[in-house]
Amino acid sequence: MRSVTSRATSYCRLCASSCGVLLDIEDGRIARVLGDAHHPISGGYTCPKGRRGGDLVHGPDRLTTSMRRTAAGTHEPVPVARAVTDIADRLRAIVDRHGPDAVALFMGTQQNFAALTPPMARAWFRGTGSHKLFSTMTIDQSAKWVVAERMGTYLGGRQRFEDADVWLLAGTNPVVSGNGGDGDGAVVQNPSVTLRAARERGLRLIVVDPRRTETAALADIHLAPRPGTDAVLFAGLLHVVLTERLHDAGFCHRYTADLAVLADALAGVTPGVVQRICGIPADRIRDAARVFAGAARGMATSGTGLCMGPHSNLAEHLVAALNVVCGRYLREGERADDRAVLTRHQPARAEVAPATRAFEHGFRSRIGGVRAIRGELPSGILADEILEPGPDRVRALIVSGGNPAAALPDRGKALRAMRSLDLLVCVDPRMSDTARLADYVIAPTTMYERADHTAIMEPFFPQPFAQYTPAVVTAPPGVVDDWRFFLDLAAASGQPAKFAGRILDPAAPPTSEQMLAMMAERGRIPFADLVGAPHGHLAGRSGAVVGSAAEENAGHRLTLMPEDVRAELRAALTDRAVAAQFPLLLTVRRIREAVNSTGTRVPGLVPGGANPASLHPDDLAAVGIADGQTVTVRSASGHLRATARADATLARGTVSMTHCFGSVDPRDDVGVNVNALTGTGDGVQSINAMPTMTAVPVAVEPTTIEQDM
Ligand SMILES: Nc1nc2c(c(=O)[nH]1)N[C@H]1C(S)=C(S)[C@@H](COP(=O)(O)OP(=O)(O)OC[C@H]3O[C@@H](n4cnc5c(=O)[nH]c(N)nc54)[C@H](O)[C@@H]3O)O[C@H]1N2
Ligand SMILES: Nc1nc2c(c(=O)[nH]1)N[C@H]1C(S)=C(S)[C@@H](COP(=O)(O)OP(=O)(O)OC[C@H]3O[C@@H](n4cnc5c(=O)[nH]c(N)nc54)[C@H](O)[C@@H]3O)O[C@H]1N2
Ligand code: SF4
Ligand SMILES: [Mo]
Repeated sequence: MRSVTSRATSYCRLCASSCGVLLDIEDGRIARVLGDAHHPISGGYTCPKGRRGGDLVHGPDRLTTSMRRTAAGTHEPVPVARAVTDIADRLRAIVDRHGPDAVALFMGTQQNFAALTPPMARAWFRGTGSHKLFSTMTIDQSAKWVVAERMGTYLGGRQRFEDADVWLLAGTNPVVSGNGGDGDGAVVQNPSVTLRAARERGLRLIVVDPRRTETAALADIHLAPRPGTDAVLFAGLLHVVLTERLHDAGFCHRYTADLAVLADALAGVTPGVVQRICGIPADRIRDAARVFAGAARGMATSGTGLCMGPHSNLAEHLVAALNVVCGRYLREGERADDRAVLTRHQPARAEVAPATRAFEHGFRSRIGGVRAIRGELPSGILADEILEPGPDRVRALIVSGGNPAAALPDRGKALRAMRSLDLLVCVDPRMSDTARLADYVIAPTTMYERADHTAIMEPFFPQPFAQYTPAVVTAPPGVVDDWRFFLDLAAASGQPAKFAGRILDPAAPPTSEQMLAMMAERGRIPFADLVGAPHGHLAGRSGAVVGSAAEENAGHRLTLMPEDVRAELRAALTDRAVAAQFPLLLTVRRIREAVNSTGTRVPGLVPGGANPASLHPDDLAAVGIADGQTVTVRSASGHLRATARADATLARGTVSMTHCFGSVDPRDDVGVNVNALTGTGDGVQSINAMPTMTAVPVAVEPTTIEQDM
């Protein structure tokens, strides 16, 4: 029989890059994924996992029906409608007995790539009345929230990558991750081409990373600090900027409250002190500070290497302070950074929203008295919220597009927590670790089976852009759109579900297309125009930064060095955490072939299929370990076994691994999970309870035969 081939235009929804793709469809299946050369943002770029998008949709491990756990502990198919009513019944019983705070929602990375899922998951959650909301935001970037709460925010917008003459990337490797910072759209799409083009027009690139990453290889200046010492490094860069008077005095005078306090707190953090703590020569620190501050435009942005390390809140605070002190923000009259296309336009104002320290007032958890921040409890306490006795202990957990069993610190505790729940529901297209432990697994549509648009992703685009895609292949009959599961669950629980300002009628639910149109109705292009632009829609630039909205706002100032930040700086400067038994520092990094756990089980995708422990060849030689040998990596919190890999891009004294590998099923040969080495009590930050998840002290030794048995 001849196969029917057609070509569809869509975009990939595995990461924020949202690359435009062309799909060859044969007999209803995606046979090939190609980059869309006509895509105005990604320009034909795709990555190895994006090109395997067909395997993620049609692979043998794809769930085509929802599952329920049997008394024997195995999983059996269940119709989704039945699963929804069962789940609603069990939730009701839990709430009747223990109150709404016994129910929690965990929102994972992949829910963000389906525009309709986050608002509907939240709509269901709001109806429960629970305070127990968790997401990966408090795993990978809550330090940035803490900065905004303690420093305040300048509302005029940040300088852009496109016209910058310097850029500093710290603890982020956008050539691999497509990240590059916190949603500033700097180097998210087609990252190595974007960086090379910027270098060609004269941009100077500074990279701070203990590994000579794919991004660092393109840099003018690469600083490789001892992992976990970034806060001190940024204090030192600021020290140089302020003592050499390279700062933007006008911006500081107009928008900051306490520049003198900052300068005073940094007075002792000389390049010599930084050299001793970070292991970077003092003159290189001075050079980097002069190059950054001496340029006219461009920001310092930071990723997981800072946000997940020790002193993460302080490190992020000082990165932000460097940008403020150098005035790297858009001023009144400058063209505004207007990337809202489908979402509501907010005027950019040259004024400050002052620090509100909202984290001092949010819902208080019984775990360590930790408070909610931006309506979420920190994921670092999720396992304890489930395990520690208490009247409002979490007994039911709904997981949306996430895999907390693999992602949370302290793997053993995370698994114990998942196993001890009265009800665990996981919405996931495959049997992830979390799904394997779940009472119900709801099988959702996958990316090319659902209509979608880029409303949530627009801050990541380098210019105002939006794209719509229809569903381009038909979903298996047993699956349901993520948003529809949450709407049906709300209905079965007798809760109203509000979406885009209206209460939805579950008896006559809108289509996905109608929902997408409602979501975009406050945007600046008509939905029909979006639908009519298969390669996406460049919305054009518009508007300028305007002045203060009100007289009294003009007096608002940013706080650069509040007392608690100053105390954290003192602690970072005196931190001598090196324990003789753990002489190396484990750093965590992402790989091209997987997005967190997605991709780790696609056959042949990850080279070697595992998660090796990479060390500098000289470090391996020093302990007599050969490349390819099995080693045991130990930390204060646990140990794991991995294959040693010699990697000369690493700084001496560091070990590098990737997160979200491994399986609860010992028959799976998919590498090890790095969170066997992290602990929920290690280096915990005040405010957001963020434990150390990179720059973890470890030892590496050859695995002996007894250990292997
Ligand atoms: N020690 C250490 N630990 C880390 C990190 C680290 O650097 N160090 N990194 C951390 C980071 S940054 C993060 S974000 C977390 C990752 O934390 P999570 O976001 O919880 O993990 P993912 O593996 O991304 O989970 C996504 C799940 O969604 C599923 N999925 C894919 N497509 C769909 C879909 O269309 N619908 C639904 N419903 N599900 C879908 C996938 O199968 C997968 O199981 O891990 C963290 N863990
Ligand atoms: N291909 C791919 N892309 C992804 C993901 C993925 O898993 N794979 N995950 C997505 C997610 S959820 C996130 S949050 C983003 C993250 O995006 P990024 O933050 O860019 O993640 P990485 O590429 O791991 O870059 C982190 C860098 O920090 C360095 N590092 C580790 N410890 C330290 C330290 O103590 N100090 C400094 N200065 N650097 C350190 C590591 O060597 C690594 O190069 O990526 C997203 N994109
Ligand atoms: S996974 Fe790869 S192809 Fe897909 S959006 Fe991200 S970078 Fe692009
Ligand atoms: Mo993340």
